Amino acid sequence: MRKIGMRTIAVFAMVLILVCLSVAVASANTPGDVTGDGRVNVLDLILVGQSWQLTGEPGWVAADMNTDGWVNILDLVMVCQHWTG
Ligand SMILES: [Ca+2]
Repeated sequence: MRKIGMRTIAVFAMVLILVCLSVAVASANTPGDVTGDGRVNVLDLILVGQSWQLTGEPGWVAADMNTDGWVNILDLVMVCQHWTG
């Protein structure tokens, strides 16, 4: 089994911090832009995946793009339809 090095952990931590900062300054004006960074890419897919099949009040999390209270395939489709890369 391969060990995870400190460099890998540091890179992962940096990506996580950038995602969190993006969420903090979310503009929410771009459809499919879960992170609020103005782009629709793999980071938005990750956030939808992290909330997959969770339910709550409509729009309770950014991943609930269509604000129906359920993070599901419809939210994933919204991300894919507005993909900017
Ligand atoms: Ca939804």
